[in-house]
Amino acid sequence: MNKPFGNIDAPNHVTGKSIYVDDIPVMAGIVHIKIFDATIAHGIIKSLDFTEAEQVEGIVKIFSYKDITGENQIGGIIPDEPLLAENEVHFWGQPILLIAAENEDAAEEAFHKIKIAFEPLPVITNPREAFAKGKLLSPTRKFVLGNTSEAFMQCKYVFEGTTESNGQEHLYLETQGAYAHPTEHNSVRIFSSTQGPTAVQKTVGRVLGVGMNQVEVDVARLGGGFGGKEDQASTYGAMAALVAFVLKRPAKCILHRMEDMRMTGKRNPYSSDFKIGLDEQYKILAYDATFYQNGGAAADLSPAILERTLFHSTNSYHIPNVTATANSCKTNLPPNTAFRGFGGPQGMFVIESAIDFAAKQLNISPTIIQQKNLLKDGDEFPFGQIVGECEAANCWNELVANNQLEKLQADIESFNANNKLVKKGYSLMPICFGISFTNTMLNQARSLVHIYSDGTVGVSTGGVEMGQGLNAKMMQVAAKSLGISTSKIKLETTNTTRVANTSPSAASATADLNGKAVQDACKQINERLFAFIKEELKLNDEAIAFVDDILHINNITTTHNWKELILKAYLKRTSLSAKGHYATPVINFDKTIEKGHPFAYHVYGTALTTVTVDCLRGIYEIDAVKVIHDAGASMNELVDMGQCEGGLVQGIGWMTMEEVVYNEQGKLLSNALSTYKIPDIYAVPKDIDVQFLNTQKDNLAILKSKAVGEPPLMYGIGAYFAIRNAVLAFNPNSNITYNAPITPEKVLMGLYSKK
Ligand code: MTE
Ligand code: LUZ
Ligand code: MOS
Repeated sequence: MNKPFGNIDAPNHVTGKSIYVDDIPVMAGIVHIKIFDATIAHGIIKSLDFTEAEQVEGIVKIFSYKDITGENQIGGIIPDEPLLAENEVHFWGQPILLIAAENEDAAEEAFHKIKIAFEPLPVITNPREAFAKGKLLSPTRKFVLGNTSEAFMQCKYVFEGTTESNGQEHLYLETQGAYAHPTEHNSVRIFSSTQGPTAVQKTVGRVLGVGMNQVEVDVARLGGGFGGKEDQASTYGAMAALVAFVLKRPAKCILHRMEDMRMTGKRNPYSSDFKIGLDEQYKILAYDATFYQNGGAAADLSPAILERTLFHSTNSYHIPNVTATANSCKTNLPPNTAFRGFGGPQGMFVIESAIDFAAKQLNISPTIIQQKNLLKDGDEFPFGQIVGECEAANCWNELVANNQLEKLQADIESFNANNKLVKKGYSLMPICFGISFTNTMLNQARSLVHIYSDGTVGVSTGGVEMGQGLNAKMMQVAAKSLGISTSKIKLETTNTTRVANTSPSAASATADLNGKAVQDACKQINERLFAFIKEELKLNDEAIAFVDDILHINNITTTHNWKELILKAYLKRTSLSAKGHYATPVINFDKTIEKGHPFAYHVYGTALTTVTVDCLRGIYEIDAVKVIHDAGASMNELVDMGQCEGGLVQGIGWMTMEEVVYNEQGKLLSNALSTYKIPDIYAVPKDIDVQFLNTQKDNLAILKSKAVGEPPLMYGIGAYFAIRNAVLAFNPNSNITYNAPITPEKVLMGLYSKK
């Protein structure tokens, strides 16, 4: 019946039929919004004159913060970010005015007629400098297990170092944007490209000064989010809604690619210190890490991202003594934000660097330290959760066995011995990623399931389809729960009037949370439907169920089918709709002691990356990435494979070629696709081989199919170390530091440097 299928939108995507915000047919009288933004990263607005600009033909109105009908505030976790700057600007690209025009040309012309003068203030772009000056976005956090200062004294080997990991531009294909129109009773409807429809709703309510019930947000799909639209889509939703609300006209705000790159925050760069201590057997006894997160000019999601850095600071390893300290530093960059992995990758890069550094000093392979310290059942994470159903060793061992690691090591050594100007390198990268929002409250979801009288089904959830295949999975869950074919099921848009108080589609938990809410709704409908059927067919204790649209009684097929019985149930006035709810059980976390059981479960995996470096030019190729990934009992292997491959390549991009560059004045230099390079078809590994570790263990994953959205990104960290190892094979005295991304430029410098 249900043939394997991947993303249900795929045929429409490739034939151009899928609708994104800018494709929605607009109402007559549409107003176009262009943002006038700061051309300085920090300063006082000395003067601002837009009278001439307002005279341009086609300009409807130019909005400043004074035109905001509610509160000029969009900060989600901490109220520290205005929608439109008032007297001071804190980052280059900060919105100051909204030009509302009949057409885009008029808006463009008016943009150039606005006169503004700034009094510059000191610009900070470096998180350590911000920390030294006491500029923090949120209080310092510290996770402690055991006692590191005592443990370091017991260590045979102790090593210290620093690392840097840079930001990452989300580069979703669909830029940020929203389309809003006024509705009756002083209300507004917004079509938004957001991962968080409720976040947009709440922000719009606040900015307009109206109740959430006056704000309807609708999301069909996103052309990618990757975390960049978890919080920051609210800005553009609020802008479109404000203009529509005040002018009583439909309004649209869609960012140009360069505006998007300039105005929006990115993955948080981190600067970190580590100290690692090992015993004679290379067991890690103690680990200290201090993280300086570059938060940008406002908190946005950075305090939550900071927390996840701590949760993943020991990656897939058991370390009995840990002190991990994290600071969210306020700088004059656009507020940095969620990006696939949400601080986890940044934390993992530091422990992997520490292990690599220790191995290099000890003149052994880092794989020895990695393997010896892998997590196992019963170990304690630094935040108190006890490891259970651990797959760390299973993934590692299967990968090593499948790929004959020892032979591969020998082959690489002999290749390097025989080639002077081309060197190969490899690395292993284990991962362990916690599934659940670290903020326990957010781990809830709802659904709304309608069965129409012809037997077709409409499913709404609070989850957003952003390319990750959520709708395919929701369709499968509903089909399985009801016992009908997927062809009877349609996934509706995500709409705040159908499903309220949604958590953002994030933390890789969307399918788990919303899928369980769909199961709950289907269960309620089944109860009523089966009661009706028993009465109708005069049954008593028989077990009844639908299988492939056919009614089964005591596991035996009947001549009754779904369509017929649904119509009969409706005619007998049975309710065929239900609202489902789910809240993850068990999880908890107490921030006052930084201990608890925050994650429903963990996802594990290991990647083996091999690379070849051209030692004349510094360029490199990723030869192969072999992965064993813990997908649980994957419910949709096509979708999950797509997530593994896409996440891996996105992680490789972050670690190797994607370089976000701001100058000292806080101006983004890598501001277009000509200066910011993401992996293209030529840069992806020549060979990607992902195998699922097939397990049927009982866990809180939907249908035991583990969350897959973010974890594979962290396999990409392996590429960094593989390339670095190839550089060291050419030049063992290289002074190459732990500073990602490892661009060809850095490789070239590393190849010809001296300690
Ligand atoms: N895959 C695609 N194609 N597009 C995206 O925007 N976002 C990633 C991941 N995979 C994303 C994606 C991120 S950051 C997250 S948190 C998850 O998908 C969110 O979806 P999930 O919770 O259903 O895994
Ligand atoms: N968003 C969030 C996330 O608010 N909390 C999280 O724990 C999280 N984790 C990953 C991605 N987004
Ligand atoms: Mo993903 S960073 O949780 O949107």
